[in-house]
Amino acid sequence: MKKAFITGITGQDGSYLAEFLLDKGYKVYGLTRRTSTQNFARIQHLIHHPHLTLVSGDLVDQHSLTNPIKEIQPDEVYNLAAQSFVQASWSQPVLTGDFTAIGVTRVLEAIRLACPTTKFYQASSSEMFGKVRETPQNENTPFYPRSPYGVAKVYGHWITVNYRESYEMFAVSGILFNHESPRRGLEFVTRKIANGVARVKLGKQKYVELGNLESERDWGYAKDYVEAMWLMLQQDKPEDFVIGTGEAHSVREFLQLSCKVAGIDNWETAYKHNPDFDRPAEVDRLIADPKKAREKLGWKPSVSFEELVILMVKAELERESKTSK
Ligand code: NAP
Ligand code: G4F
Repeated sequence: MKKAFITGITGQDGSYLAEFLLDKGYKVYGLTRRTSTQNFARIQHLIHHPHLTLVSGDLVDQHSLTNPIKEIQPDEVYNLAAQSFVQASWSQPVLTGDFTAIGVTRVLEAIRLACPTTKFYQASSSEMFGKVRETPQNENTPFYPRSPYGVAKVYGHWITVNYRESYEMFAVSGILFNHESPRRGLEFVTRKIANGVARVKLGKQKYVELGNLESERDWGYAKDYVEAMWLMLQQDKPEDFVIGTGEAHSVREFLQLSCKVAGIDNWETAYKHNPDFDRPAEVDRLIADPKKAREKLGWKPSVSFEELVILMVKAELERESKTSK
């Protein structure tokens, strides 16, 4: 039975990856942080799975990474844990650097010292392209990050490449473009819009407050993206891959289509601009060139932009119609 160790298992991607690997017959170990109240909502349905074990630890605590990796001797380690919200990285830049950048080195050091044959996946991000140097972006596009989060992810990317080259470790970086789902955090724009328009439709709030509607993202469905992570670790050679749909849409389009799906005739009545959600430096347009992933991994997205909006808004209408507040 193969063993996988996932940091960030309580997050959107961690929960889908755990499901995916359990279905494949893996024994899954998930790193969780100690919190005063449990935040296992996304993995609640998996908690009693006989092949899932939760391990307490933190990306800022070296021993809590090295000890379980030494004991478990995992075949694969997926480092998904991070301070992942771009906006928060301006108010907490040092914490973001510690978790999202140096945290990667801590996981790599744990592997190097305790289980060097493990295959390692690093959750890199299209935010590293930031103020883009070329369009669309591929594995060779230079980075120009635009936030402390983006800068931290560039560090995480290069330290992964460096450990691969220095120690001949099987360490890969998946440069993933935005991927969403009903399990997305409420602070991210897609879930915020889907949830907001559902609440407007149900008369629970008047409008959704948003920042910049003009920025464009290459949005895909999170379930598709965790398969790409796994595929990268099944290759003979460790290589980095860009994962995205190859299509960009604006926040405005996401909002307009969400309103249509929710049955709101005039989208402008359901929205208000709030400058608090504008960013000090914006990433205007991201669009992936996923050719390498298609050719070498045989990976392609299964859910279109329209299907993603429909599934997210329907999930929120259902969720919100169950409560009165
Ligand atoms: P997410 O929902 O925000 O989940 C982040 C996870 O990291 C949570 O489980 C969180 O635990 C954990 N975590 C945060 N700080 C930690 C620490 N100090 N020690 C241990 N665990 C910690 O993020 P996601 O959307 O699933 O994304 C997964 C990864 O992919 C992240 O690294 C993100 O930066 C990257 N990424 C995401 C996207 C995307 O579009 N979703 C695109 C590219 C890259 P708690 O539950 O305890 O907070
Ligand atoms: O949904 P967002 O917060 O995602 P962002 O900044 O693109 O980052 C996400 O994707 C990255 C991959 O490229 C990941 F690495 C990262 O961890 C995260 O998952 O914002 C998307 C866009 C931005 O241009 C933002 O300015 O939406 C715009 N936006 C407009 N109004 C808003 C809002 N974003 C948020 N979160 N909230 C708003 O009210």
